[in-house]
Amino acid sequence: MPDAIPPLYLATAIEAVIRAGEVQLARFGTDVRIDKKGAIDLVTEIDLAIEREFRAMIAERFPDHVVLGEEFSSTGDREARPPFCWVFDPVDGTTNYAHGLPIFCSSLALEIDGEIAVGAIYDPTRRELFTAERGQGARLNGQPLRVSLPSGGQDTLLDSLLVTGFHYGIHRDPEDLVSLFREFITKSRAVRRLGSAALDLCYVAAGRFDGYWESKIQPWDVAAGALIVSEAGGKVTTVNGESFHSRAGSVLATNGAIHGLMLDTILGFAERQRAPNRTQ
Ligand code: LIP
Repeated sequence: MPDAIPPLYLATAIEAVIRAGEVQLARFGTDVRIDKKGAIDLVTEIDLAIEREFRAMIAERFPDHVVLGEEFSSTGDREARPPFCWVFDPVDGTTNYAHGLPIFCSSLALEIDGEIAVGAIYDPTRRELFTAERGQGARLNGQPLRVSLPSGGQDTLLDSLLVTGFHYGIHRDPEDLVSLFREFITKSRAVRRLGSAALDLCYVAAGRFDGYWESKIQPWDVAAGALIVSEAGGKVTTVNGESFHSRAGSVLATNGAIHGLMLDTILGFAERQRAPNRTQ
């Protein structure tokens, strides 16, 4: 990771997510072609068109850079760690987009030598651009971002507003996910489920949520958002408290003050699930 990250990289990320937002908004609520990648896993022609356009832009401007994108990357690509890797979700919140629910965005991170260097997330319906550069802080529409502060009482779970998400395999095995959701509902002020990991993370960075957790999550859903939370003064690990990286498969992101409390709840729950004659 270079000491000074060339400003061109963040500028390129911002240009790409704003362009993605224009395409999303132009076709939002219209008769968009929708296909199924799985029983409840959708892809629209807009997801595909935006990623194709972005790949062409990177190939032209940075021929030696790699794109890891939700729609056209293979499983093998996910494991690779090229020197320059753009981690892109053309539409995060595709199910919402397909149903006409205005909670979606595009999310883009650049990883240099496997470390997230810049992140940009754009929600075109609210015209909210979240950005971060490693070591340079996080911003919303250019203004500095800060996670929620304990002074507001957000150092206890009972006074905290949390958010989570469920992966597309939930129909096969809902028990653990729903039971952990139940744990947090009975311990916190409230738990939301918005349907966009990238926006969930941005809202933790903005202090709108105090904590977010999700398992079986993809690199393109969380890479940019994780940097934005940590640069806004928050804490990001895996759901087991290990150091976070975009291929880790899970994320726990908080204002820092409630990180230990959320981790205790998750690890305590997992231990009880492992207990031979377990009770709820
Ligand atoms: C979605 C994530 C969300 C998760 C969904 C899905 P997509 O990404 O943002 O947090 O719960 O299962 O992975 O498919 O809209 O890009």
